[in-house]
Amino acid sequence: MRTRGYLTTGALWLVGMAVVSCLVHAGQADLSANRESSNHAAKRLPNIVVIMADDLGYGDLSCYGATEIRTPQIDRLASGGLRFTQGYCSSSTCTPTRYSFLTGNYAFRTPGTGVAPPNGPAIISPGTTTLPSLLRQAGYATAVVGKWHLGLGEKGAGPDWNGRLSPGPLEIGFDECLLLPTTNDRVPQVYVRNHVVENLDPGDPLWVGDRAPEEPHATGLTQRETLRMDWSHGHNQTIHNGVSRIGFYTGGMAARFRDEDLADRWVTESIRFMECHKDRPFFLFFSSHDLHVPRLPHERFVGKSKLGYRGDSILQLDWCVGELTAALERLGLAEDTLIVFCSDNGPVMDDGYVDGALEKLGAHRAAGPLKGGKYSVYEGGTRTPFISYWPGKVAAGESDEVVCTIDLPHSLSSLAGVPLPPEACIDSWDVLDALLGRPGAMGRDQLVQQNNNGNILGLRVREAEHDWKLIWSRNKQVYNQVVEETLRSRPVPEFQLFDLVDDTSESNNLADRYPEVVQRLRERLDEIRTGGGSRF
Ligand code: NG6
Ligand code: CA
Repeated sequence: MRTRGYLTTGALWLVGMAVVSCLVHAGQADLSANRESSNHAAKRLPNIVVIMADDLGYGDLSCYGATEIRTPQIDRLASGGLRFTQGYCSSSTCTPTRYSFLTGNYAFRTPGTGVAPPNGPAIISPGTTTLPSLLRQAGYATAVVGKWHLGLGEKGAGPDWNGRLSPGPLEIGFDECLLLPTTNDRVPQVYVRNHVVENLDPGDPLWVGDRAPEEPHATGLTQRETLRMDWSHGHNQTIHNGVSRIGFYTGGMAARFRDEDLADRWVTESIRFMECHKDRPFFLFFSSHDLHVPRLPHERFVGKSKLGYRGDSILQLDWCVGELTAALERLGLAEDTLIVFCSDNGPVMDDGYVDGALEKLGAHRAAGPLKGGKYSVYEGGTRTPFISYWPGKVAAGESDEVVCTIDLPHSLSSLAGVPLPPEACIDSWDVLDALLGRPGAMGRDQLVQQNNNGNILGLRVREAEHDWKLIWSRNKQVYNQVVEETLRSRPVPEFQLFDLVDDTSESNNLADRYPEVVQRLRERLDEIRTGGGSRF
């Protein structure tokens, strides 16, 4: 898939860009230098790169059993690192997973952590202890590049698109950022660099709202015949780049990007950041958007998979991973860098656009053998590809220990030697030994999984003979029982119990057979929900 010619010229250009951009961002570099000079020991700490895929399912990669698509770059991480068979994100949608990944707290504890709207304010308050704030204490340079979707601006106000976008990532521990503010099916299609919209012309202000503006305004409803990718549900408001979105916006024309260029831009920016900080430890959160709708990969990937735009987007994600790892190798940093590859929720086929994902699926099973997908608390919603890779430090192999993205604040701060304040990251476990594949290392023996707003919870509990999973659906509904079908909600009993030891696909509800186990797990779940934290 990767063309070497492109890489060679691309790489040279990227090096040039890196030098220029380090100067451009000298302000940040100065700040970082202060911390660096006061913390020489930090130089021996490894770099950390977390690559979080968007909507990538357990079965979407060839290293996780996919036969209809090849993902050689991610496979290389899996074969040279540790491939987890029970690696999780904490929620089956993006915002709550990302909230938990950064704060180490279960999202269901905090109302307002569901999928964030275009004008949503910052969900994580300034001053909160987060993964990047902990790593900063150890002297790390920290950056997030890619999808944010955790809100920007003050509570009650939201983002000031034409002014200073604060609070945001820089107020919770990141030194720098280049962001897609929410998701690309939500307006606006602009980059946020640090505190401002990049390339915004003050003479053409950006307006974002949830109601159509007064003046005539083309939408996916009024101009449906002009769209180059039709919508199937929602997504019929402002049109940009021939695709209608969620929400309305006007202006900011010079700042708008093309969907097809996101991945390239983020790879370029990430390599610049790594190049600038190659002499000190850095933490990069590479937050991909590739598989999320609208699926519009760069033209060079279109038609390259058998699976339509969704498959082509997987190839683009694989390319991104290859570029980041190649850059680390070129900089001589491969052996000084821990890479964690994960996803923010399970897979979905039709997520609001007519892009052929379902029709072109063939034999591909995006959630592998698991039931459900995005929006679901069945395993397919939160169990995803999860790989740790650190040449010479993480022994190559496979692990069936349970680890979760919510554990990264505790585990990675443990790697960096920074103790957690007692009130911080209250659900984040230190599973560093499991992540590094140390002999005898244990992952979690319990984990809570949640849907978007936390009104459906799953509790996984590993015991000697059993691998219990209790699902509590307060509204007696679940989403997307079979990910290959069109998304819908189905009735279920309030409590379901499965034993994943011999029922990975959660097909045999044992709640009636083991009422005492249901009772015991309900009590455990209540304790976790109402207690002050669940970390070890
Ligand atoms: C839903 C959107 C879906 C996607 C999701 C968030 C509709 C009908 N559906 O509300 O397309 O944007 O939110 O996805 O609007 S996530 O991966 O960021 O959580
Ligand atoms: Ca997602």
